Amino acid sequence: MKKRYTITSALPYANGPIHIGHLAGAYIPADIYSRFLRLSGHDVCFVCGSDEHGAAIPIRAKKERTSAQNIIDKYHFIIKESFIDFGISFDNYSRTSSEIHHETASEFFKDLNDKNIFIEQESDQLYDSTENQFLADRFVEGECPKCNFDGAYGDQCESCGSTLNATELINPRSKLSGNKPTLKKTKHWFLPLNKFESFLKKWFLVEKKDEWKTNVFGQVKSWINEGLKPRAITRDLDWGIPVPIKGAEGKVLYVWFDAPIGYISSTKEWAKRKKIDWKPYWQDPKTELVHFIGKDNIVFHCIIFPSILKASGKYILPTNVPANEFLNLEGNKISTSKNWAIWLHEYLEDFPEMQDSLRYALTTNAPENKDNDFTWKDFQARNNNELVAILGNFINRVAVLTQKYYDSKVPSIGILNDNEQSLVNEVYSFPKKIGDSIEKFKFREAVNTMMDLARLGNKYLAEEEPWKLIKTDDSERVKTIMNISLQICGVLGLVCEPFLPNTSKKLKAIFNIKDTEWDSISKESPIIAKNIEKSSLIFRKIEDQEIELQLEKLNESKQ
Ligand code: B3M
Ligand code: ZN
Repeated sequence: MKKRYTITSALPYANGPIHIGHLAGAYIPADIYSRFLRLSGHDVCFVCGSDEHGAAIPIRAKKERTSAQNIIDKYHFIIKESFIDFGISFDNYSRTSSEIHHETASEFFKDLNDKNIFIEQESDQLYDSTENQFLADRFVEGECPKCNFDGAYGDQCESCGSTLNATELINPRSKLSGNKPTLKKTKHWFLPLNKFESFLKKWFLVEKKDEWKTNVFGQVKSWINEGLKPRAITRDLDWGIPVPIKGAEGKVLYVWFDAPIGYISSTKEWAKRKKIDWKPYWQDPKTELVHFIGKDNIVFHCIIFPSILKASGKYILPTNVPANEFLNLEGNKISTSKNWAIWLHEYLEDFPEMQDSLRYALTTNAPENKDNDFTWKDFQARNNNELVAILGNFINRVAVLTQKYYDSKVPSIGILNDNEQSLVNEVYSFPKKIGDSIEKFKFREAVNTMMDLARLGNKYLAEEEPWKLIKTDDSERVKTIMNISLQICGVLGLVCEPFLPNTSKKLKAIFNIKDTEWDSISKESPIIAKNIEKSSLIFRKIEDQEIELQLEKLNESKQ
């Protein structure tokens, strides 16, 4: 049955370029999922955008001695470009500084305020008296009360993933002056999460218990069981969306209130362009809503945003939130401040046109269930031993032999022996197997299965040795062998698309593969045309020297 899907990837902060950790965590998996669903004929809206509010932006502006506006204008486009370069197939990539988003988030706030959902309350907040500023979120750092990591932000600890209130930090210090903050009274609007506890328990912990990934379920369960507290959703900041009601002058919405609503604004922008109604994508209970994020965003997507959606009364709740763990780099945590990262735009300068190699390495090594390590050596091995030696080798052999023996015409199939009959059946069982893994968010398993199909092709050629038979009386057999091999190339060209979109494009061009809906890829409907085109190598080997250079570059740039 065809369904409607709204798929989101975490909105990256427009305070810097993006690196491989971002790509592996929230973007490649979402892209594989979206591409697969589109290829399966579903109605898909895959959205994202730059997160341009919150303390992260003015902090970066201060560091670069420029304005917050300049920062978002600079990084929004760099980030957007990287996503295009790596084939992340968003239907819309928006930004939270857009008018449509300001409007949507303000409406949301006003609606919930009218419904008396919020608590309006004066409380003591951290204040930097030398800078005359309240220290919201990333403006303050200190020791996490949960895991004792000394570098937790005022709203969140990136080490253990807990969401925090700034006043809970142990030994807080201002990021502006380094001083110890004082306390000062100020009024804020709070979302009483405690009132959503029974809803969350029923929905998250009971009804959908078996659907969440274990890492997601575990984190949310312990969070709910610790007892939920009201959370301020406004801030004393001069950067953000003004709180749209009287008596809130000078205050803005908390970035984690407005950012998830950015998914909705982005959908609106897309729908407007397509001249269709956005509402079914967020309000029709038959729509599947899936949020792809990293583990540090779990609480926001599984507790806070669902509570906001629930309170509005009109919106659907997420079907799933397949959060990933973290990707480390050469044994250390990826860190922007320490410049321990592989930046996407820099990767492309050194490995032009090799987007699929990185996509492949990040998918086979995705931090699906536990933190994982990216190493340049492993990247080289994945590229050379798998993409080049297995997939590329098979494709190339089939293309070259077809040119050589049959002048690029696809030979007709003869009588299949028992072996070949089961081989053909097996080949056409791959799309279903791969699809099943993707539907379960098991992208590593899916991409490995795809590679198994190429392995199967290589094994078949190695066993049949058409290059020997062609010189013998058995040359008729070669036609069958090549026809089956070409069919395998056809299936590969189609099923590699979610993982390796550029490669798929090339394969489709070489073998004249007919676009076929995922479920309809079968031996009954031919997927390759009568002749093939001249091919060129689709992958290239990466030399040791290139890897050494990258390691040097990484270690030299470390701060
Ligand atoms: N910008 C946090 C982050 O990049 C945040 C995600 C928002 S998703 C609505 O980790
Ligand atoms: Zn912590």
